[in-house]
Amino acid sequence: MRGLFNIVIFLLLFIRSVQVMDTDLVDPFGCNETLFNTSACHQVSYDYYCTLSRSTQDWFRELYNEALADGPRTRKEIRTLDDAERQAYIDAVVALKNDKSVWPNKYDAIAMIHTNRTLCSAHKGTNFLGWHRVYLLIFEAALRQKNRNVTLPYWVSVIDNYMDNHPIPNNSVIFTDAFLGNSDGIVRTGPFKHWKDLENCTLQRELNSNNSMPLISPKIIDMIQNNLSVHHMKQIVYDENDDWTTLEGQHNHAHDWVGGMMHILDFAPQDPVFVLHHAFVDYIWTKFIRKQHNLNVHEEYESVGQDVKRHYPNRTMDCFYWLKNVDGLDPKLAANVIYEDSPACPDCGHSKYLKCDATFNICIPDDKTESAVSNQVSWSLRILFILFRVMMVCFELRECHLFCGDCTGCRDMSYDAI
Ligand SMILES: [Cu+2]
Repeated sequence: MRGLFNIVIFLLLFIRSVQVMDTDLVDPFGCNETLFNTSACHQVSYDYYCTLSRSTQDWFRELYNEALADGPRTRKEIRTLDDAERQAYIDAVVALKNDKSVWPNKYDAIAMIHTNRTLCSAHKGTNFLGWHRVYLLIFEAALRQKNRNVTLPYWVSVIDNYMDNHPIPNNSVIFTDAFLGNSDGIVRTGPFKHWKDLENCTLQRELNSNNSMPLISPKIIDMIQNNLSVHHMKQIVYDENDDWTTLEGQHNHAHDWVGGMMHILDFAPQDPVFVLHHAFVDYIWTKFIRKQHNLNVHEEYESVGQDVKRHYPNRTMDCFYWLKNVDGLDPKLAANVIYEDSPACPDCGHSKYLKCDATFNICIPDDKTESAVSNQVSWSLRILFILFRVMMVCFELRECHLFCGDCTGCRDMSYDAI
């Protein structure tokens, strides 16, 4: 039986070494991106800004006009799409990356909107929601040029809070090959593997690397959607004293939780999870607007922000030269976008990746180790943890000699020591 114990230790060490290699964040292909430091926002010009050429901005305008002229389309939680719908969406995203008819390619051209000084006016203030709504409309219109049946899904990251995070942290099915690929280091599996940006930076994630990042809070999202005293946009976009309670502050958590490129403003749209995350932010805002209507609250654009001049209603939206910040509130932007409600019990959107927890009446994502998605390392670890559990029971039964030959020192052996 000592042999069995040795085999377990060997397997554990082997898997641990594989994990260490896999989570290495060093980009073997090199990465020379220069990043804009948003703390310098107050030092740079307040003039209209966009890194992209006028012809690319004109293309954005065409996409925007197409989005507004487009018919009703339904955005659904990504785990409720059936396999064919999800694959069609993924294929359309990949097609944008491969389409070089716009420099450097259609995906990156749109991602590059969210870089440099544009970041100053798109965040930390009133313009945050409207500017990102325009971004999503443009992205979705480009997708629908690839496939008319595709709409932008959203990712309800709130429910990932309830996932069982053991034995491997963060087993969200979102980060499997069937969805967005792996979450630990360089993205080397799934449909976006080894994606690179213009500067040769490879797509990277570091999901909840130190296990301390909070994900979007269900409580705060519930407050934004349902608390009747929270009914002005300025209450949910920016609060220099308490960013925790704002939608923008909460949205930052999901960026940090995914980590890697999502964690850095200039890089974030390089990860396809960016648009899924922002579609969820837009979904929450849509719910908030519905609450305002029910309360007969007429929203006036009121500038708040860290760098408030950039959030003035009549300032031109960076990269969207045909729009003013105030236009982000125009109901016509959302007129034909229908959000299917986020998955709820008992059927959880009929998703095979979600299950209803009857005790809390909430849909919980399947741990990917329990889903049909193949993941050899996860399966190996499951088997090892089952072995550990058997060992634990045996120790408790004082049967440790089964594993270590004799009982000397068995009592002192803890999982930490192993
Ligand atoms: Cu942003």
